[in-house]
Amino acid sequence: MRTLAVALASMALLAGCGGGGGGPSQPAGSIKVTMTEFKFEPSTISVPSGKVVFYLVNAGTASHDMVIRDSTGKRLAASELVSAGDNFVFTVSTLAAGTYKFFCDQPGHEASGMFGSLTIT
Ligand SMILES: [Cu+2]
Repeated sequence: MRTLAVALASMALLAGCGGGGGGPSQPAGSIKVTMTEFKFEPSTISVPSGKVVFYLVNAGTASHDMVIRDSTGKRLAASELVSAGDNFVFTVSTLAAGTYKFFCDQPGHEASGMFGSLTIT
């Protein structure tokens, strides 16, 4: 699945041009995830096991975050709350191979469609 991860990273780099906004710039090898009302883009992510670095970009007008949970609903990791126009580097190194869900835990956001699927291979 490494090819897909590289493709995602390349897309993220392309999409990153003309950004602006606050916070850190995108770390090499990270997966850019753009958050708006109310979705994550991309909403389907597949990466090899090991350390996963998400580069969260809030391109919306409300604060958002990213929480990862397993199929039983247990929360495994959560980013900080990212203000509108801000960025955050969210590193997760504890996920075993499997399928997870990520979502924004701000009130009503997940119900409005702000969630996605993360596959660790
Ligand atoms: Cu949100």
